[in-house]
Amino acid sequence: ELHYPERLNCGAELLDATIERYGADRTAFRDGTTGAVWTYGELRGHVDRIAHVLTGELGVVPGNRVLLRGPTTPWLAACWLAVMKAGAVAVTVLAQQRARELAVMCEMARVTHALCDIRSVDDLVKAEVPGLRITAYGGDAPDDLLHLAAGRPAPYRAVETAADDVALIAFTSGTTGRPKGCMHFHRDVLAVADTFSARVLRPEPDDVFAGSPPLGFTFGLGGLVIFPLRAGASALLLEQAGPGQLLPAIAKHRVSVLFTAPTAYRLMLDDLASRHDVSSLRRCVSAGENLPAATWRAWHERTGLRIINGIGATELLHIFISAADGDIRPGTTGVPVPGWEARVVDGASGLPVPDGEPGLLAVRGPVGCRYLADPRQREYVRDGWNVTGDTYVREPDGWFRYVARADDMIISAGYNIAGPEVEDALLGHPDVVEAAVVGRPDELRGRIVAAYVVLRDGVARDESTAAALRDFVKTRLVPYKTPRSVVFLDALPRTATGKLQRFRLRDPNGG
Ligand code: 3SK
Repeated sequence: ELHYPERLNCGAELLDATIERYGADRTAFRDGTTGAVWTYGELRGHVDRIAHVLTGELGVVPGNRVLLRGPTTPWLAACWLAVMKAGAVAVTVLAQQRARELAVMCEMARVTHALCDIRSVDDLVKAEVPGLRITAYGGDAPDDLLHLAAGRPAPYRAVETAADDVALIAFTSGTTGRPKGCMHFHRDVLAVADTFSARVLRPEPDDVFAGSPPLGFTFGLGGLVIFPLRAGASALLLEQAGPGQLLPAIAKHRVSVLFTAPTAYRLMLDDLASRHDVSSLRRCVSAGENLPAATWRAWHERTGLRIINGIGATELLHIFISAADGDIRPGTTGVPVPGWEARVVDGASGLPVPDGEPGLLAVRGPVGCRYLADPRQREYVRDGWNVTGDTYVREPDGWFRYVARADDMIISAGYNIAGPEVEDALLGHPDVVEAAVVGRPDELRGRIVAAYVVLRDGVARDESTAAALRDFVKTRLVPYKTPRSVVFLDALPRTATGKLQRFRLRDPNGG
């Protein structure tokens, strides 16, 4: 059980309390682009000065919603912490989101202020949000946030927010394209650090965190800001964090805790062959999508490292089911993170289904889904359980195995086929880099199993490769699961947070 005091400010906890515990001289952030290194003391200086500007010149009062936008840099992290300490509400968005999407999110979240990297400001200006006060950082203008901040005194005394005051509004990227704002409290921010991070990752102050998810995605905010700061550790922040940048960064900065998505692990396998030193890694976390067993095995074979597969959700802030590294079973997600409960329920009745049978995953724990004025709240939270929209099986020994997103089940000629199972089989083939399997409408069978595949460079995209892949799947799965159609693509359609958009493959004309 987690107990937090009634008055709690997560910014003060992550910064001031951590400094009290571990001292101000340890490294907090490294900027992978500029090479800048900030100690905790320096970070607090920047955060406190920005908080002074927020509540001074910019007139922010507790509860105001402040949009944060920019590439992953220590300055973006400092702005987030300043918003927390000022008792305002951070509205985190992705650097890739464009004017129209930003306008919708600003309206939904009633954003009054924005702190924006100068390089990302154009789209925000174009969004023409009525009354929005945009302050850029990282430029030369006299009213640049960092110039204003340089003239302010530190320290700043954090606002004494209630543990249940909203700290963060995070938008789901929406694999179907409709954003939902999820509200999270100050205590939620600490709860994800005190459950998944503290109990599964068990970080040490000497750990160096790094990864690919941006700070506008709660996977990244947790893994690159909240978890390292809660533990007195450091984070390497990379503006470009594709597989090609991650591997050299791991070697150069001796990264020990890595956060990224299944596809990146898969793509890094290729690059590893050119011998990057990954010996500093001790924890590899994969989330954002289910981790195929084939990827887990290949990474383990190549590096000796056992990837921690987790399922998380923006609605619940971070990861709630995973396995701890001593006991990981490839092909399963794991068990509820300590502090969380999970069960598998029938979609219609909401009642638990027997072990071994598929149903909808329902979880509850220290963080709950609170959509911002959205009727879908009623579908997501049923009887106090958060129903995530994933189809899972609970094995008799209590382990949870992912089957598919509820709408990724393919019913073909009366058979139920889980797209991800076929994807996993395809990914076992050495020529396959990425695979997505969906049900395509078919007069005879209702749906047919259709595979979309990204091949390794140099492999012929022809019928003989398609036939070889079909034969390969047949050796691994019951024949009715074999894709009837195999289409080769340069890349799979993904959201800005990297989630596969299967709906765009199911209906190529629809999006
Ligand atoms: O959306 C997800 O998949 C996710 C995974 C891990 C942590 C946080 C999130 C939102």
